[in-house]
Amino acid sequence: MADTVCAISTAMGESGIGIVRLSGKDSIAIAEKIFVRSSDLKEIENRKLIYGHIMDGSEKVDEVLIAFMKAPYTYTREDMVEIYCHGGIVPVRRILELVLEKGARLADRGEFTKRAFLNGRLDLSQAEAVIDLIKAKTDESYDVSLNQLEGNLSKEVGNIRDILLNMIAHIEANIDFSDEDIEKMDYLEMENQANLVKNKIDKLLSTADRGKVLRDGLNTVILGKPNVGKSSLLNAILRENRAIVTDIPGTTRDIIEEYVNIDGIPPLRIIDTAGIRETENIVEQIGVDRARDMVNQADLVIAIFDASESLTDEDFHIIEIIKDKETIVLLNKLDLPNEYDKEYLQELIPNKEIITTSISTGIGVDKLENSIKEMFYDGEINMESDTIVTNIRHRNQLIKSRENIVDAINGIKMNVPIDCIEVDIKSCWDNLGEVTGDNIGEDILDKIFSEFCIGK
Ligand SMILES: Nc1nc2c(ncn2[C@@H]2O[C@H](COP(=O)(O)OP(=O)(O)OP(=O)(O)O)[C@@H](O)[C@H]2O)c(=O)[nH]1
Ligand SMILES: [Mg+2]
Repeated sequence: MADTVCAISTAMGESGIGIVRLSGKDSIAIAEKIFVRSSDLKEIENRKLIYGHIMDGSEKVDEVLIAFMKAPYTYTREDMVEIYCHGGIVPVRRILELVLEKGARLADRGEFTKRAFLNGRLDLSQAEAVIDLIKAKTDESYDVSLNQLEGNLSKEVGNIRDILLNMIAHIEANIDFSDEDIEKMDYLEMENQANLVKNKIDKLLSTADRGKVLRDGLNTVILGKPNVGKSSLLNAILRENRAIVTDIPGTTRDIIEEYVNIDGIPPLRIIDTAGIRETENIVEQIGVDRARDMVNQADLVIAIFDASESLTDEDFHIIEIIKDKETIVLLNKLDLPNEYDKEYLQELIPNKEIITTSISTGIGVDKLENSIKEMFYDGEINMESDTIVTNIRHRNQLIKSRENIVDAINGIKMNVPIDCIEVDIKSCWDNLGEVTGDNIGEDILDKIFSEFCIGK
């Protein structure tokens, strides 16, 4: 990498310290131009914190600690410098401006980690784990990212690729000595190996749905006609008064989104919506339309019905919307005199779980939380030992490689010429390789690293 990049690596705002970071062959030279140490020592001590001042000519800019880190034992495998200055927007910005003036270039998003990848310190799935670590919203999603950063997914994918490579080597040998008998023997063995690969890919893929939930949270939408208690439920789950609750139907006009952790399970991304009803009010109508859109993208819908009023057209409309969605149904306001009961509602929606609640008095919310836990986390994820696929890109590569190996298995069964089978096996090997970043295109790399924050 020819140029030297720099960035502010800490979050902007008031804080105890801020860190400006440099990476590249001129990092140390650039930093030396603006740093004056307090002691008389002249030579640079590698990986030690040195006390001194950042100077703009003869003017003191800040009192800092600085660390010079020489390649290759650094995050990027290049020469790096970290300047620990006072937090706050002004000091970090002034130091950054100085560093830029002395010849560094502002780093792109994720460029430090990209360099770490390009210099071979991390493979791509590990680099992606760094983004996930930073963005993790619960201990569990953090643990899974850490597991991936340590290379467990890479190892698993590497194992599968080794089997494929072995198969390819065998086939190459066979093409040179094509004796019928040898080939038949090999077809059987080949089929076993291909099945082994398929099973391993399936095992990884089976973790992907839950992995996505771990990473992004479980998309949960609260749905119901106006005034049934949707916002009350959001507040009850959050245990704070986040949404406005009134007895006026149509209180919530737009969607409200929050993250919440229930007992340390992966985050619920919970969305309170405008009540579903036909309305003349254009603002409210947009809110209702958005609610319908949110349902389409939801992993889970919580549909609320009001037991104290008879069912309306809106309720039947909601029953229609949730028909094919993963849904937990709440029958609310049980503290009031009931118009109908759970049995009646259950007949209308025979295959959905119904929980009776009185949200405003706090009854039934714990049952809902337990039900969510059971639904999605019934002990199937073992965080410590299992490699979990959390990333959509990895999942897509696994799906592609699964198709390749299935094609190969079918080919083997039909005794198609071995070089045709080899093509599928090679594609499988290539597609898996993209998980860890072998032969990956520059455009995909740019897209991945653009998800990072500046300075990482
Ligand atoms: N009696 C009784 N009242 C409730 C219950 N749950 C909610 N409410 C009341 O119902 C009214 C409406 O509650 P909200 O939570 O604002 O209802 P919403 O579904 O968000 O309403 P919109 O935003 O207008 O669609 C409020 O006055 C709540 O206090 C309950 O279990 N029992
Ligand atoms: Mg509301």
